[in-house]
Amino acid sequence: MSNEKDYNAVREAIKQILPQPGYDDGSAGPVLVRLAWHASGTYDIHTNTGGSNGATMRFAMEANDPANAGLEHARKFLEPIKQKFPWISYADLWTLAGVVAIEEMGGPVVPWRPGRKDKTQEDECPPIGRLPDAAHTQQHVRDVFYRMGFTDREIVALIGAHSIGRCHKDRSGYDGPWTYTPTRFSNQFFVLLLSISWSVKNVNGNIQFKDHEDELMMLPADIALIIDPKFREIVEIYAKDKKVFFNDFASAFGKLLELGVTRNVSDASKL
Ligand code: DDH
Repeated sequence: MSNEKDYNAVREAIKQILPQPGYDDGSAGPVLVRLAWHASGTYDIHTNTGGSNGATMRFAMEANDPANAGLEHARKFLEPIKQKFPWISYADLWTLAGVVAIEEMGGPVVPWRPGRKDKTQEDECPPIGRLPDAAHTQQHVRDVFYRMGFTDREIVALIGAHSIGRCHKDRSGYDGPWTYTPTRFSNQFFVLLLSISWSVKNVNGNIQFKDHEDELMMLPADIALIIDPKFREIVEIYAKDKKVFFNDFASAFGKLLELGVTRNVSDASKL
């Protein structure tokens, strides 16, 4: 049976694969965080289906959801670790990788517990279409995150993960990073949302937003956070106070990774 030391060894192995010269901005971190989020963000509180338990993105149906384009890179980065530690479930490995990546990129320590089990059948995948669509704004963002059981404050905190990483034309159709430091977890996403005068840019038919120099980008679903008065109030708090953002992000991301995860009592008592 796996013990605490084993998970620490997995954490160390994840740290080792974060530097990826030649890939994006030199780090696997952002795409690993996105894998953890997309594995979990299919949760539906009304039917208690979806979520990270099961790692069903291993199956073609979920892997080929256009929303998951590019996440094969994250799964490939992690495969050698799964081979080295075959006792860990994919569902635990993918979520733990997101947590370790956030911490290593300078973000907060996110609470994480093992105990997820991998599902074995493709027909156990959640329905396609549960993840948010970047072309839509506040109503859609609320619909998707309320379905997972999040509050407005948790929604804004979670989307602050766009302080890291970038959009890829060949994955989502959008293009560019949100911040000047895409491998550093920070509150810069909120600072820049408020401080830049964003203008519309059309990338092959996809509407996104650009700064004056056309170096940074925002999605329509990001700009919704400053258009909606209730969201905007929270953006202002996080732009001013990185500590408050880090605390809120850590608990919201920890909650995201637990959605739909059930453990039997004997497993839980060993944690
Ligand atoms: Fe996101 N995200 N995200 N996102 N996301 C993209 C990239 C990354 C939306 C759309 C996109 C969250 C919420 C939303 C990360 C983390 C999180 C891309 C670009 C799109 C599009 C993909 C590509 O081209 O490679 C939308 C819409 C929402 C929304 O909530 C309305 C949340 C909640 C998180 C989180 O982690 C908690 C990260 C990290 C990336 C960068 C990935 C990379 O490869 O770099």
